[in-house]
Amino acid sequence: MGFLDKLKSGLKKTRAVLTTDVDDLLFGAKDLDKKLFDELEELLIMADMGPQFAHDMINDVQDRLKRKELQNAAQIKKILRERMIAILQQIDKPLHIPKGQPFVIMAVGVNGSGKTTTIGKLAYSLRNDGHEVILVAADTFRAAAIEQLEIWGSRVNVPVIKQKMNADPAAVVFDAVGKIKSGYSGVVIVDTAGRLHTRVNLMEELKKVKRVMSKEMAGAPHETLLVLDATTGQNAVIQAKMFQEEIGATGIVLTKLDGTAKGGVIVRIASELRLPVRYIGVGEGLDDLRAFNSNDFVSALLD
Ligand SMILES: Nc1nc2c(ncn2[C@@H]2O[C@H](COP(=O)(O)OP(=O)(O)O)[C@@H](O)[C@H]2O)c(=O)[nH]1
Ligand SMILES: [Mg+2]
Repeated sequence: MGFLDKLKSGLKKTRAVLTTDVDDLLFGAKDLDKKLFDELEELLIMADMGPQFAHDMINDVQDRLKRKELQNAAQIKKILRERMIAILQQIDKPLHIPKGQPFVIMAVGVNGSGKTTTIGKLAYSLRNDGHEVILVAADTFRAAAIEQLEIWGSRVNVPVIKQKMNADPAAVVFDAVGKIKSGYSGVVIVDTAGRLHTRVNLMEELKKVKRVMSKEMAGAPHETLLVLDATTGQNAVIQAKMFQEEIGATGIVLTKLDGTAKGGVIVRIASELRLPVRYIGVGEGLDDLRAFNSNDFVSALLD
């Protein structure tokens, strides 16, 4: 299977709305009337593109209709594509990781969003690109979290720096950065905790981890990756704003796009957060993390 076909199959639930349902509506439509526009707006909202995008899209279509620029429903699909591309291009800034110098990535996000899995997949893909990789277990809250990272470490054959459960995450990171200073020049990916019911504590803990990193090593973390679960739709946007304000993310990973029809949430993330989406998760396997590319993404959803 080619790359685009794999992406299509990963995005199939959102695709079912944006291609199957939208095409049925548009190509079956006899009249360009209010009923058609209402149904289209509903489909866009179902895909979680957000009321704003849906509203703007419908307005645009109606304006063009008034100006007699629109002859048939099929042209509406082209407008949808153009509007999606225009928004998603703004957040299409792949993460460039240099070789031969340390590069620290800190992954943050709520429990269950897919941090540890993403780290495993990312480590695998970076190793395939010839990077050296070390993982750091700074989610010390549960023993299972450390074990999970170790399982990924052995699966993709990269070392994991860890301490005991309940160790101070900042101390784990301090130890890790110490190792980096003594001559390591690869990628370091730090896994962190995400328990949200102690929100203030969590944010303080993450800030401390970040502070320790940057104090011990200028420029670190080089990337603070916010991991968001696409299946949570609008909630992902709310969480993202919170992490953004408190921790200051520099990039996003949108996970579980394979499990949701709400993949359009990426449009909301783009317009409301304006943070680059670096990677997307389209499954639980090693190969299921993709660098985000706006053109491929829109093609996989609409073609
Ligand atoms: N289908 C699917 N499942 C995912 C994806 N990313 C993570 N998961 C699953 O989501 C669950 C939580 O992931 P985990 O990495 O433990 O989240 P964490 O608590 O943020 O570290 C696990 O069962 C993962 O296998 C993805 O892209 N697609
Ligand atoms: Mg985890």
